[in-house]
Amino acid sequence: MSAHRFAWGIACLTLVSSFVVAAPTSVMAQGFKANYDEAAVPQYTLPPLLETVEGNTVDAAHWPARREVLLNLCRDQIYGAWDLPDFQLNAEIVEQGEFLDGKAKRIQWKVTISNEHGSQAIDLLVYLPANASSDQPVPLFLGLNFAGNHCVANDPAIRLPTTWMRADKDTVIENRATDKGRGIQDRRWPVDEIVAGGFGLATAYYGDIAPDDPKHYMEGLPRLNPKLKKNLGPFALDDAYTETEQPTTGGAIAVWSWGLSRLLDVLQKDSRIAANKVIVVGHSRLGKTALWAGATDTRFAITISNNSGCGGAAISRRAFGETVQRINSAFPHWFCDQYRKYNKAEDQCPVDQHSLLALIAPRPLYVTSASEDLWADPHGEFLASQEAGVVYQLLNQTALPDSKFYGFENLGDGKVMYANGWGDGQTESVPKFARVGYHIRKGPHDILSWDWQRFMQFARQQWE
Ligand code: GTR
Repeated sequence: MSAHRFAWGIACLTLVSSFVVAAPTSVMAQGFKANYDEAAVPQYTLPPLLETVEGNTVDAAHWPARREVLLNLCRDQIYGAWDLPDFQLNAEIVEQGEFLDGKAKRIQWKVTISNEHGSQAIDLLVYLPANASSDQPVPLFLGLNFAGNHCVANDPAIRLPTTWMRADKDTVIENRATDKGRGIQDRRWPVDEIVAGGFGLATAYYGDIAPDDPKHYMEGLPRLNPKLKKNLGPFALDDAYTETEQPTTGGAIAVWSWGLSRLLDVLQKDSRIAANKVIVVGHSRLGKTALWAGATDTRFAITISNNSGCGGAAISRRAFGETVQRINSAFPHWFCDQYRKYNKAEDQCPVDQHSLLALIAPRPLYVTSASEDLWADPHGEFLASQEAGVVYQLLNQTALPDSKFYGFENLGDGKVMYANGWGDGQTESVPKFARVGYHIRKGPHDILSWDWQRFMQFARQQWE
C-alpha cells in the first residue's frame, strides 16, 4: 500500500468546488452484434491456474508466488496499475444522526485525498445498526453507488454530491445532482433489511472518485497523478491496438477500486465496525470494481460480485453477450490500454476472468447472475466461479461442485438456482454455501433485496 498520512477530526461541512462540464461522450460501439447462442461460443482452453509457464504444477506452499504472477498479469493486461506515491488521507465526520426511527445510526464522512497536485473529496455514507458499539462491532458491506449517496435512501439528511454526474432529465441538472434524485435507487440498497440483519452499510458515489466518462475522468483522482497517462479514446469498434505510451496504466476500474481501499482505511478506524469483517460488494461495472478491489486488497474479508459480466466474473473467451472489443470501445476509460490487444483475440490473453476470481482465494467469494442479464453472460460467470475452485481446493477450502449449469431452464416463479448444496436447485431454502457461492436470480440486470438477503446469509455462514 502507498505511504500516506492519516488525519482525523470532526469538522463542519465543507463544500467541494465544482466544475463546469460538457455533455458526455458518444458511444463508439455501433455495429456490434452480441452472440447469445450457446452453440456459437468458440472452442477455447482456459489458461491454467496452477501450472506455471515452465510446466510445473503449483502446490499450496507455492501458491503465494503463483498468485503474484496471476495478479501481475491481471493488472498489466486488464485493469492496469494505479497508485498515488505520496498522499494524505483526511477523514472528518461532517454529519451524523438517526435513520429508520432510530433503528440505524447514520454517519457521513468527508474523506479527502490530497497531494501536491490537489485534493479529491469523497462523501462516505455509513449506516450502522443502532446497537453497534466497540463492544459489539458489526460486519459491514462496502460498495460504490452509481447515482450519488442521496439516491440510496429516502433520507433527507444525506448530502448531495457536488461532482460531475451523468445527465438525467428528471434528477440531474447541468451534470449536477439535485434533490429530485433522493431515494431513486433505494430498491438496490435495502438499508432497513441490512441493519435489521445486524450488518452495517457504507457507500460512496463512484463519480466522487473518478467521473465515469472519458471526457471528465481526469477531473477525479487521476489528476492527482498526472504522470500516469491513460489513452481515453475514443476508439471505434475495429480500431487496431497500437502500442501506447503507458500500456499498463490503470483505468477507471483500477482507480475506483483504489478508492474502495482508501474508504476501507477509514472504516477500519471506527471501532463500531468489525475491521476484519468488511465485505466489498458491487453491481455491474461496480461488480467488476469490487472484484478487482477484493483481488488487490486482501483486507476485504468477503468479495461479492453482482451481475459483473465482461471484465468481471464472466469468462471472456466465451465472447457471449458483451465482449472485450465492445467494452473497450464503449468504455475506453475503464481498463488499461493493453487490454485492447485482446479485442476479438481473447484467447491471446495469458489470463481470463477465472484467474481474477482465484486471486480472492482462500477468502470467501460470492458471484451472482440474473436470468435475463444475458449481456453479462450468466453461464460464463458460473463457469469462472467453478474454475476458480481448484485454487480454493488447493488451499483446503470448499469450491462449487463440478455440476452443469441449470441456470435458465430450472428457474420458476420466485425460484433460484444455487450452484452448491442445492438439492433440486429450485427451492427457496438456502443451501449450506461453500467458500465460493453462486446464485442466479430470475429477472433483469439489477441488485435487489432478494440478492442482499443471500449476501447476508452467505456472510453469516462463512463466519459461523
Ligand atoms: C453496461 C456495460 C456492462 C455493465 C453495465 C453496468 O453498459 O456494457 O459491462 O458494466 O453497463 O455497469 O450497468
